[in-house]
Amino acid sequence: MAVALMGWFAVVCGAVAGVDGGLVSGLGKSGHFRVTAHSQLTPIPINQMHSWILQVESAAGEPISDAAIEVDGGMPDHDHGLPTAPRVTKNLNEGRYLVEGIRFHMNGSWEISVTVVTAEQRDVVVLNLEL
Ligand SMILES: [Cu+2]
Repeated sequence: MAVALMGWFAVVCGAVAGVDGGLVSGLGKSGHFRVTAHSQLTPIPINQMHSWILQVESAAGEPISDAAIEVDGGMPDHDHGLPTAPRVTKNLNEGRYLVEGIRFHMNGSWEISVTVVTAEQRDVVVLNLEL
């Protein structure tokens, strides 16, 4: 497992140099930050715990490495939240953050909101995910 995770890091780290599609990407409501999510597992399985790497950039594309990040979400159509409480467990530098504890328990339309706070700015990026 540890070896597999390390391998995934290596792939993602190589892939995110420059603009990369990732799983899903979005610009914050205030226009300050862009977040691109990369999933450890693709396609995303139902009911399986896994990790994401969030790549956080300024609107101009500069990596944001000193942010506090909170992840929340749910299914607006079903009026419920996430079945778990994912959190950032590691700052991987160069604007990349490891989020552990993500699990989706059903297919459908999910919304993941990523709150990005730096010393100067705060923004909420909503990522829409169809599973
Ligand atoms: Cu639901």
